[in-house]
Amino acid sequence: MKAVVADITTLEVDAIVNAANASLLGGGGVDGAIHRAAGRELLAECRTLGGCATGEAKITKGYRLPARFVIHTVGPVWRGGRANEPALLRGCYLKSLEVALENGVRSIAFPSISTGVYGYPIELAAAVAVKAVREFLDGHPACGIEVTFCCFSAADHAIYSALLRA
Ligand code: AR6
Repeated sequence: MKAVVADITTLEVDAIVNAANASLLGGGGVDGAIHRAAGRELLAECRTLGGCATGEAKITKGYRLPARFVIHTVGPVWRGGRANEPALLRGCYLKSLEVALENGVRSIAFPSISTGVYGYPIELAAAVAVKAVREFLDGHPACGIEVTFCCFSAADHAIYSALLRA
């Protein structure tokens, strides 16, 4: 596991994860950036998927992205922490990794799901993210998946880096 500061659409990994919404038909933030970089064919494939529930994940091709796949997951909207947000966010990471494993992905990059438009506090969300990924990798020691946390600011990167050192 490592943390970098980057635009996730530029990363040369097998799969990037999209912090999407339940429609899977695009939006702002990282979702908008991924659809712009991948091109219209990504939206066309997403239209065939019938949406995605919060905490679940679905895979498409990456089209014009350097990444071969996009794994679309839907994070929870932050409602103060008592609406099952941590379990739903954990599900995003675990389901994305399961889909990655099923598709032979060896390297995957995650954005900081739910911490933009959806308002999940970054310190809390990053802790859920690192713990979920760590537990998945511990539970699948032979999977060989290299996980990158793709941060969009130096401040976010500092939070992830501290958790990865712990
Ligand atoms: N590369 C990496 N990270 C990015 C990029 C990028 N190009 N752009 C933004 N981020 P958000 P959410 C970071 O709002 O909170 C969309 O409209 C951003 O700084 O993209 O899960 C969807 O359609 C933040 O740290 O996703 C949904 O409706 C993180 O990505 C809704 O927003 C997530 O911010 C999902 O909200």
